[in-house]
Amino acid sequence: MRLLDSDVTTKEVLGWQGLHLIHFEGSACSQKTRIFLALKGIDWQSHHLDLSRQQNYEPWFLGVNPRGLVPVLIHDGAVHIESNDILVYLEKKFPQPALLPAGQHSDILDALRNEDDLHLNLRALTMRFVIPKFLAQKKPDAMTAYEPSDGAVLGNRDSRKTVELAFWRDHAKHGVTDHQVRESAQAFKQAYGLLEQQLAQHPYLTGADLGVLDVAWFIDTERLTAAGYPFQRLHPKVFAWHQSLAVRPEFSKEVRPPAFLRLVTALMQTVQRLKGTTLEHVAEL
Ligand SMILES: N[C@@H](CCC(=O)N[C@@H](CS)C(=O)NCC(=O)O)C(=O)O
Repeated sequence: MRLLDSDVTTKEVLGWQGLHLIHFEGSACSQKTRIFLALKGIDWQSHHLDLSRQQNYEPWFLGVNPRGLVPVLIHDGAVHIESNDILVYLEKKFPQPALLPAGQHSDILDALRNEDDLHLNLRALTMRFVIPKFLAQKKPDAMTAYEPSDGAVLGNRDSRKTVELAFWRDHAKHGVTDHQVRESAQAFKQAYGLLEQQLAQHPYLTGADLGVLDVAWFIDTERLTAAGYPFQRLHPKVFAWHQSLAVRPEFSKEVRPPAFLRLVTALMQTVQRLKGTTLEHVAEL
């Protein structure tokens, strides 16, 4: 989605020439965009925004994306938000190598929407099984800055902020509940059931060749693997497809968590195994 110039109150970015990405190392949607740029061989300028320090709620960034979410692409002063929309935009501007087959445009856009619809489910499972609450929790003063900000998206008051605030308030109150875990995991189980059928027909989710759907779903699969989702048992073709992509440098380079987080996740999951509260257990997968 390209924002209107009037939505953007941090006016300096409207003067940025070339291709700029505002992103966070560990953000799934940022990783998706970086992989796509790498596969296209496009040069871009990096602007790192630290979500762990809640820089996304600072006025400078809310003036770029009123939703307070990364990634944001700025191309010759035009501001684009929403990772899947960014991929589709990049495909249009940089058609080679082709990653979105022309003949399947509308099916692929639908499939990308389905993937994006599960983003809060992915976040819930991440916040329960990959990143412990003490690391992910928002500082109350950061939330206080975010809440009254009234930036417009396409000229209108944006309802996305309400969804974001509700997620993080619930998270602060009680973390991610067992109910959320079950719902989220079952939603993914259903989605991956369909992907498994597609991979029985062709080697990639986009068809005969690697494409945009592979990039989008790779990120979910990588994160869910880290959360302990049993791909090998439930969706063996998805498991093999993910493994074959994970060794490609364009993919592997973008998704490796820092050593500190890997250690913390491992410790947290060891405790969960001892208590019988792993993803497999809680979601009854
Ligand atoms: N639908 C959006 C989702 C963007 C999103 O939720 N980004 C996350 C990182 S993956 C974020 O910025 N979270 C803000 C936070 O953690 O407060 C997209 O695909 O770009």
